[in-house]
Amino acid sequence: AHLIRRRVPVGDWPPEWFHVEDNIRCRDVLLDHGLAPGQALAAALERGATSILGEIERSALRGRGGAGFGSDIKWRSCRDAWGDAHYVICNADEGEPGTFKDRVLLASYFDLVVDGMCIAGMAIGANKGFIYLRGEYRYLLDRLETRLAQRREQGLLGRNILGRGFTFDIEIHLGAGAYICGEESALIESLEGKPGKPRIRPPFPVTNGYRGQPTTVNNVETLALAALIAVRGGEWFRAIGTPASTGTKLLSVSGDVARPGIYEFPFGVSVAEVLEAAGARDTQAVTSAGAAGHCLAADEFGRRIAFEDVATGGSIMVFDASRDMFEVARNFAHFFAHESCGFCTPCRVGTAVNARLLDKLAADHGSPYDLDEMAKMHRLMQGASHCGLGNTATIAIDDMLVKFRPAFERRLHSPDYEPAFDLDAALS
Ligand code: L3W
Ligand code: SF4
Repeated sequence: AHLIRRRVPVGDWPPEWFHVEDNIRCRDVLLDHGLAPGQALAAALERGATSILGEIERSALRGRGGAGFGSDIKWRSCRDAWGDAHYVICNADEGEPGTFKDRVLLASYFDLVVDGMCIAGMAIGANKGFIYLRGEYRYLLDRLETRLAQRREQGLLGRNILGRGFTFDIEIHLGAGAYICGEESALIESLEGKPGKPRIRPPFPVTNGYRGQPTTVNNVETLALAALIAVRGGEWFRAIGTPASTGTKLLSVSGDVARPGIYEFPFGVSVAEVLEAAGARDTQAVTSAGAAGHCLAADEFGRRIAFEDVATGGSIMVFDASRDMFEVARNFAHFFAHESCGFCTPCRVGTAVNARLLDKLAADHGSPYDLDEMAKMHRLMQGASHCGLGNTATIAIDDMLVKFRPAFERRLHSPDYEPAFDLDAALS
């Protein structure tokens, strides 16, 4: 009942750039913030670095990329780490299938994101920031560069910002279309001019990031929210959402809904409320974090979007009863087989095996053994993969195998198959 459904002004950006603007729905927290460019930065400079870190801590802001790590811990660890220079990286490599909220923030709310980067720089003691922009968002590059240049002229970026003696500048680095470069350590490798292969963590970027120096990597939305917190304070933010997941979350809602688009909800909203707002009908499944998170069946739609329940980076894909969940799983498996960086064997081989098993089932050559193999592969990859891609690549597929079993069993060639051993007993 508390949802406000209305359009958000798109500013002076050419409307032909956007496919979703007409469908933006929101509450008036982030998407309707009403701040002038630089206003949040000015408020932060007024407060000072220590006070800003205090407000971020009070807000209990958690990272919006999916993992939900505490922003105050990240910023404080980075500030306290020894280094020749500190860096801020805005992770704009928005590659999760079904995610397009950061694109809208960059296109229509760019000043808030830049303010957030400058504020992060001030808080951790950095003078340099990078925006790692998804390769597919190249069409935004000129506009973003132009805006950064304007901000330098306006005293909102570069040397002696707003005459307060603080220097911070931003460089935009364009990715080349690899999903793995959204993983922060692969992103840093790519930024350094190397192939995007994830590093071993720890050490985390807060101590050993860009060029081995202390670096904070934050999602676009996290930085925009930090800017709002600098103006309105941590208590204001903390009053929204749930105690463990404060504030609002931008959701990219796509698939079988009447009104796809970007929605801003307070954390704690139920999946059913999101579906209702987007005009979903006859929904059989929702993937909660793009291809890399859990797949919920209809009896779970009462669950809440929050780190303590359904954690999400914001990608909500909706599948109605007409969809074949076997084909959805096959599509996801091919996506991960394509995007695995190939560095470690469990993921390189596991993603390929999964895709081939599903192809085999699709070609009517499958057996129950193949379904067992996929379940086994899920457990193996979750435990043995080197980075988050391999750890999460089979979560949705495994959920579909369990929750939409008939869609897979329909494809079985040898339904009489009996497994040779009890996998659960063998693994326990
Ligand atoms: C200092 C420690 N920092 C952890 C930091 C770490 C990172 C953050 C989260 O992302 C998510 C997954 C999917 N000292 C620290 C520390 N950190 N311990 O906290 O770290 P972590 O390892 O929990 O997660 P992660 O591997 O960085 C995994 C999501 O990413 N994902 C896809 C996301 C796609 C998008 C998009 O398209 N925009 O975000 C795929 O796996 O949800 O939860 O900064 O350094 N002791
Ligand atoms: Fe590369 Fe996959 Fe291993 Fe990550 S888990 S390092 S993406 S092969």
